[in-house]
Amino acid sequence: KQKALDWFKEAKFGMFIHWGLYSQAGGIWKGERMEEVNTTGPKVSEWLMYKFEIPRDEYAELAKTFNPDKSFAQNIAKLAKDAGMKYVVITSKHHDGFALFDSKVSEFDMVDATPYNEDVVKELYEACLAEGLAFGVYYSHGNDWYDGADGNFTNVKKGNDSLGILSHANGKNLWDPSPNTHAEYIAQKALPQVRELLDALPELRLIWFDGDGYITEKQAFEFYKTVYNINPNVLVNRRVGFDFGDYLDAGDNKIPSASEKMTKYFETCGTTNNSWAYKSYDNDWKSTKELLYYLVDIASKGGNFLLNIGPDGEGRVPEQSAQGLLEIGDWLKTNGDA
Ligand code: FUL
Repeated sequence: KQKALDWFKEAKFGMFIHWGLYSQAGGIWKGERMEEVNTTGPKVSEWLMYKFEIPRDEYAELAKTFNPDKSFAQNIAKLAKDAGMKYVVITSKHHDGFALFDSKVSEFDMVDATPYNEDVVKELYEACLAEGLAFGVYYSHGNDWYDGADGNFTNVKKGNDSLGILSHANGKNLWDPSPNTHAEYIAQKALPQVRELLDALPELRLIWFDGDGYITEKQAFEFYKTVYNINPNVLVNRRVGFDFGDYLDAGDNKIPSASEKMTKYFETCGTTNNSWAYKSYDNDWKSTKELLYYLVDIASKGGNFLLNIGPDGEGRVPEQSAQGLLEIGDWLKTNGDA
């Protein structure tokens, strides 16, 4: 895969997008903030369903009102371009199990379940290609609260690769699990959806897997092989599991120290506030100076910075984070080689 890595090594700076049904709630459920409930798990807003232990049918109701502005794809692609970013990675399916793309193996998707009725991943893919940006998708393969039963207990808690980062021990749906097994979910939803994405997006450049604590080594290999066989140009990140990835994502918001030995090319993904998806009351934005510091630090250590945005339910990017990105773009125009 050395050739497939060429563009990635050049890129240095990319846009991560956490966006889905949870974006409508912005971290608040029935008047309560995520911080006000006593359940376990991170307080990032894409964990809404988990944090509030929302039953699957009730959570699925959120799809009925998910009808973002039609200009979402164009706006986001333009913002990434103006920020000097070279690639875009969107949550095609996060842990809540909802697919932003047109899936034939699940009705819990953008086309079947929402009034929007269009494949918004495809729309963003086309808008990004038109701007000359490389396109990738995040896909939560291990963790699916909607269809993934109660997860797979055997591998949870084990750091299963060279970075040894522990997966969330408490990410399973124990409040209202689907009746199938986790292995059935892998065979009937996750692998088929990965194939659907690869087929629908021939110029796809990257699949950013997540939730590796819930899959076995054999399954991790199966995901890697599925991607390779359909399109060997598509890069796969570390979190596919068991060191099968083509590069190392260094952990959430984690910048390796200069002395840390990285066995493969690396990427750091980072937030602009304290949540990945839109959180209406989190105004703790990192300053442009701080973000630029991270970008330069990461690039000087020979890695990529995948900087996140969390658009709201309408698809609008919070003003402060958009502003920060544009200021980075201006800085890059004068000081970078963009
Ligand atoms: C984590 C996920 O659990 C978070 O929600 C987020 O997507 C982050 C980038 O990866 O493992």
